[in-house]
Amino acid sequence: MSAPLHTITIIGKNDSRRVKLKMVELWGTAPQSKTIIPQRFQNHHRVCDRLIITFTVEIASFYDYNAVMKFLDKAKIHIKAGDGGNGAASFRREKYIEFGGPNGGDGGRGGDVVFRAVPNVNTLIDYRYKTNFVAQRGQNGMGRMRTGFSGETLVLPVPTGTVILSENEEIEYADLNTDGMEYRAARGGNGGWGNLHFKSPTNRAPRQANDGLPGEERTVVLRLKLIADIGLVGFPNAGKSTLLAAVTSARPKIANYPFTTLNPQLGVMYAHNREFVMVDLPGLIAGAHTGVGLGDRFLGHAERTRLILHVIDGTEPDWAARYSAIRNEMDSYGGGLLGKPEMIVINKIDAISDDDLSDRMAAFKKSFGRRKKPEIITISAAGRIGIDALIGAIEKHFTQGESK
Ligand SMILES: Nc1nc2c(ncn2[C@@H]2O[C@H](COP(=O)(O)OP(=O)(O)OP(=O)(O)O)[C@@H](O)[C@H]2O)c(=O)[nH]1
Ligand SMILES: [Mg+2]
Repeated sequence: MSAPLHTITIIGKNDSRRVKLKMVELWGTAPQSKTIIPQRFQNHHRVCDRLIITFTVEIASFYDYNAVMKFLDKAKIHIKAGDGGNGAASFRREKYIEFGGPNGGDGGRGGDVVFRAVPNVNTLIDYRYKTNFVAQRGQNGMGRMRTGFSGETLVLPVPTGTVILSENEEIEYADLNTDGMEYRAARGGNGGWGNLHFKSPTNRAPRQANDGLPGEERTVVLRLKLIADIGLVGFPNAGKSTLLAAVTSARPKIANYPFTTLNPQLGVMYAHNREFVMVDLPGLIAGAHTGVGLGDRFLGHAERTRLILHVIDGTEPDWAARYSAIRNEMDSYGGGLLGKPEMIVINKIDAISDDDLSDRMAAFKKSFGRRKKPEIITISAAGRIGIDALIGAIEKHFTQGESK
């Protein structure tokens, strides 16, 4: 695949920093500067005294960066709760009433910022373009003892499964893993006291009133970890998407080249009235944890699964090497992935001879030595061989696990 070209229009000076900023605006992030090659500055013209420059930017990699970014599973945003309204300093003024006394009301509380988990959304795309959120300010207090209105709570919807982290991603504030769950991420400031509050026997006409307190402010990172029961991992082209299509009604893109799947794909598998959500993850290759291929950024979506299906292309001669290469990547990623229950699925058995199958299987089993072997199931996802047995084994795995 040749590197995709993107045309970017910027207004103003011609320099690569601007190209980068524009990319951040368009895609939420910019690839490393090496990969941006502002090709010759194509044309420019003036509109209302502004110089409009069009660049063609080559994203020097083999996948379509834009397509990858359409599914957004991480966003950094800045939130600010509303400030409290100021207290009022005012005095009762009426005909025939002298020295009416203080009557300034308190300011209203500022609005909070709350994240709420909502179903039926599986990307954080809404937070790509808008990254700054401010809740309403409390109203100022008023004369005649009127308190200001409180600011409205700002509710930010996020997909169920979103984790809210500190800016450096080291502290986990909340894990919104069930529909409707909420997390109050910033509290509105209290309203200031009006001068009515400061009345005392020694000071019967206070002119003092407090300002409202500022609302809390912070930068948070939102990270989506899809919630699925079963995760499909393996090399590109192993047939993960074909398997997803064989056992669920999902229709992922299937093709005979690596990195066909650019984003996690979800499907629902039925087994005797039970439902299992399955997630097909983009393929991994050796070195994925260093960013090779699509990298391991999607492995986070396997963290919450309860069973990993490790799909191996049976037409490859050395299954053990393939298996351990992927296991190494899972190990480097961490997140408890290696400790998860797992099943090995040898795919494409329609394309190998029986002799090869048994030889390779024997060698593969031997490679485990004395270590406990996970269950190994042979299938042909495209030829629909062994699919029922696989579904049966998955169901058994879950029912056994639950009855223990
Ligand atoms: N012969 C045979 N070919 C298969 C089988 N399953 C998948 N394929 C072929 O293998 C190729 C890759 O299949 P995909 O399902 O796209 O593979 P994938 O693991 O999702 O690959 P990535 O999305 O790139 O990670 C396609 O050409 C499929 O038709 C099978 O059981 N037998
Ligand atoms: Mg795929």
